[in-house]
Amino acid sequence: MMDPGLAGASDLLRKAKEIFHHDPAALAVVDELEVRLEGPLRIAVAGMVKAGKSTLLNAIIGEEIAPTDAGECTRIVTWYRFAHTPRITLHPIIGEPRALPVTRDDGRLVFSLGDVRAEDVERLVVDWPAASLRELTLIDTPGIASLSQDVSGRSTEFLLPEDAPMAADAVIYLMRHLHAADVRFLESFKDTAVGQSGTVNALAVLSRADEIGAGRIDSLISAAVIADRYSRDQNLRPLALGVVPVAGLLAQSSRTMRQTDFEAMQLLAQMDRNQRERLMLSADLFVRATEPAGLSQEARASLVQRFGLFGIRLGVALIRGGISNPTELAHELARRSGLGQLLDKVASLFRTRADALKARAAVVGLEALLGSSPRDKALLLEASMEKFQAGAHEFRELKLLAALRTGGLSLSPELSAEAEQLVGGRGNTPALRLGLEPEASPEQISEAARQHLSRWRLIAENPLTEPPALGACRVVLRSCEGMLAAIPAAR
Ligand SMILES: Nc1nc2c(ncn2[C@@H]2O[C@H](COP(=O)(O)OP(=O)(O)OP(=O)(O)O)[C@@H](O)[C@H]2O)c(=O)[nH]1
Ligand SMILES: [Mg+2]
Repeated sequence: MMDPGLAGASDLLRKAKEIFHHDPAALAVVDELEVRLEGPLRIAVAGMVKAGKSTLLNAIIGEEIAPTDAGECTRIVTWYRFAHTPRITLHPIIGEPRALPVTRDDGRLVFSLGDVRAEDVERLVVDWPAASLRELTLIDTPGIASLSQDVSGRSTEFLLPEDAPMAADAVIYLMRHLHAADVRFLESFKDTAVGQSGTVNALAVLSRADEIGAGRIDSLISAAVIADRYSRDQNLRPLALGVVPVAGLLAQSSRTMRQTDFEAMQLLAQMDRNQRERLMLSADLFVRATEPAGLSQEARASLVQRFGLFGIRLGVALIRGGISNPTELAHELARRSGLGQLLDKVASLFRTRADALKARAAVVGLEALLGSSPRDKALLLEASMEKFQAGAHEFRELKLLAALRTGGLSLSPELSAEAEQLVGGRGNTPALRLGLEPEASPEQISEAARQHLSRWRLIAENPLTEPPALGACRVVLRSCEGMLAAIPAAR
C-alpha cells in the first residue's frame, strides 16, 4: 500500500544496468524487465483444452477477437495489448517478427499465418484499441494436458519457465471440473521461480458454468454451489485465491449482442410455453425446427452457437419477465454470466496489487539473471535486492497469504481466515480487508482498523502464540497500521 515497490524495483533495475553495462545479453534481459515494470499488468488465461479460455478472454475484452474454433491459432500463445492502431505481429521462434494483415470476418479477427507453421511461432501479439486492455494485457494460452504434447508443452513452458520469471503476473485458471490434472498443473507453479517466492497468483474459474446443470435455467446456481465447494477444497486452496463460476459464452455473446439476437429471442418468448420447451430439448432440434416462423435456420444456428441453449432460455425468460430492449437484456445476461464477479475479483486481488506483482516479477527476473552471472557482479546487487525484498511489506503480505492458505502457521481457523482477509486475500481495498461495505467512511475504516490492531497486538503478546504465528501477527499488524496511516491521505 505505502511501499515504494515500483520505485524500488525501478532503482534495482537501474543499478543492474550499471553493473552489466558491458554485457549486451544481460542488458537486454534488464530492458525487458523494465518494459514489463512500466507496462500494464499481464494476466494469462490458462486451462485444459476447450475449457473456454479464448471465449472468456473475448468476454473480458468485450469483442470477439480471439479465435475459438479448432484452427491453428488456438495452438499459439497470443498476447492482447492496448494500442490505438490495430496490429498483429507474429514472433517466430527463429527470425525477425513480422506484421500479419488485420482482417475481420463477421466481427471476428482473422489470423492468417501465411506459410508459417503454428509450431514455428513463438507468439502472436495483437495490438487492439479496446478500453479494457488499457490496464490489463491478456495472454491466451493453448490448452494444457492436450493429446498433443507439443501444444501442451508450449503452454507449460510459457506459464512455468524454468530459468526466468513467468511472463504473466497472474493467472486466471479455467476448469470445468476439478481434475487431478488441474491440481497437478497448479501445483507445478510452486516449483517455479515465482512459486519459490512463496505467493499465490492464480484465480480459478469454474468455466462453461451453463453446462453444469445440462443447460437448465438453474445451472448457474448449481455452478455456484460447486464453485463454493471447490474453493474450500484442501488441494486447491493453497493454489488459487478463489473459484468463480462463469458462463463465458453467455458473457461473450451478451457483450457483443446484436439487435437481431434480441428480436429472435423476442419471437421465441411469444411462443406457447410447451411448444418452446419441446423445441429447446436439444440444439439440433432447435436448429431444425420450423417454429417460430420468421426465424431462419441460419439465424437459429447462429443463436445457438453464440448463446448456447442456456443463454437462449435465460434471454427468453428475461424478456418474458419484462425486459424490453437489447441493451437491458445484454446487461442482465452479462451480470448473470458471472463475468462481473470475475472482473471484480481480478480487480480487487490483482489490479489493486499491480505494482507489487510487477515489482515481484522484476525481482524474480533479476534473481534469475544474477544466478547465471559471474559471482563478483551478482554480489554488487545482492545486498540491495535483499534490502528491497525485506522492506517491501506487500511482498510479505503475498507470502503470508500463501502460507495461510497452505496452513501450518499454528493459528486457529478463525484467526487464519481473519488474517487472510486483513492482508488482502479477499480483495485489496481497506473496506474489503476490514470486512466493511464498499462505501464505508474513513471513520468506519479507522475504527475497524484500530479494533483489529488491538486484537492482533494481544495475540502477538500472548505467550502461548507460537513463533510461526507470531511472524504472521507482525505482518497483520503492519497491514492494519498501513490502513490507518493511509486514511488522512484518502481524505
Ligand atoms: N455452453 C458453453 N460453451 C462454451 C462456453 N465457453 C466456451 N464454449 C464453447 O466451447 C468451445 C471451446 O471454446 P474456446 O473458448 O475455444 O476454448 P479454449 O479453452 O480456448 O480451447 P483451446 O484453445 O482449443 O484449448 C467453443 O465451441 C465454445 O463455443 C460456455 O461458457 N458455455
Ligand atoms: Mg483457445
